[in-house]
Amino acid sequence: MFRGNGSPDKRGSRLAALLAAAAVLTLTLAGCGGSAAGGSVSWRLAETHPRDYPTTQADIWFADQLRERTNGRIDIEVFPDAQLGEERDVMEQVKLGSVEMTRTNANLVTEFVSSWEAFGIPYVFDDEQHFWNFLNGPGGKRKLEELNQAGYVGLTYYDSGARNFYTGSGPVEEPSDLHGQNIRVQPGSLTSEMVEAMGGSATTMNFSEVYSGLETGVIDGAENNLPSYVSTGHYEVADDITMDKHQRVPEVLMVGQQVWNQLGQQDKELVREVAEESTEVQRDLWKKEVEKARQTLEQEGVDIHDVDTAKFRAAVSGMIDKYEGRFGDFTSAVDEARNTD
Ligand code: GTR
Repeated sequence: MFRGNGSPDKRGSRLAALLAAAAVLTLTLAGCGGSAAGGSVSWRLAETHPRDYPTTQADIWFADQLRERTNGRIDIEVFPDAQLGEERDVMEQVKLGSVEMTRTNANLVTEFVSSWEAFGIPYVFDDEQHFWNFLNGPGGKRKLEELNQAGYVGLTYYDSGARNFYTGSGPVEEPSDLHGQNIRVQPGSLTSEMVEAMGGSATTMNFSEVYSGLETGVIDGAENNLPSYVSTGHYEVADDITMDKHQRVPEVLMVGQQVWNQLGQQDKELVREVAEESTEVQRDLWKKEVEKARQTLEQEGVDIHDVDTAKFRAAVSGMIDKYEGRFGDFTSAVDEARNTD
């Protein structure tokens, strides 16, 4: 029997087998990271907070829903506890496409999209209602679109309440109490300028380093919302918190643009829709977590100082005017959101 390179028939079937193998390979590659329209998607979502924190719970809800609604075709794995890196570094990776998604705080975005500094303007939102009117309205939508300039696609916002100062060396009842205090601020934000305008000094530090910074006295205080103050255990080493509510900075769920562009149109719509639904889940969890955090702090004997915020606002009025002028479109949208119900 002839055993050379095979008969023309055999060569034909080998060619068919090779083509089939190539097709399988293409589909498999598409599954690693992005997808052709309707192909499988396997993404990682980086989250700083622990598993039981409201943002992480909402990330997980989002991922579970997508998995369920696509029979596992869209498979997003959530990595809590900054397992994929510090928030700022993750932003870099999402831009490059080496991590597909993240939930980050708007203050961390400023380094990549400078117009996002606007979210850090102190006292720019009057209260929770005003904040959500803005985020759900045209102003909030425009901010998400601005992320495209830097290689991101913004999907939705999550609540992060109001940020407040906390210290370990006596309470801050008014801005002058910040004199001589070294306060940790998030990388890249307007917060350092705010702290300095109030009379303190500011040190930029990654979130995960704050506990030891407070414990060792490298910093005297920091600032955050109540759930973060509790989940990080910072109250153990800085047990006075001042409810000055200087900023309301949203959390944002985002995808790298290169990865996003590999999704088919229907998948893009589905991912957006589920992300928007996850906001409702997160807001609900958030409200409960704020209550729970207050109770924990009261039980632990932490002093919660409900202060007159007007004094804090007055100390940064120059800064507010400067940035409201610089970000005029943002400011007009914020004003409009004040007048909608
Ligand atoms: C939290 C926010 C985190 C992180 C942190 C910080 O409120 O949810 O993503 O930005 O603040 O202060 O670094």
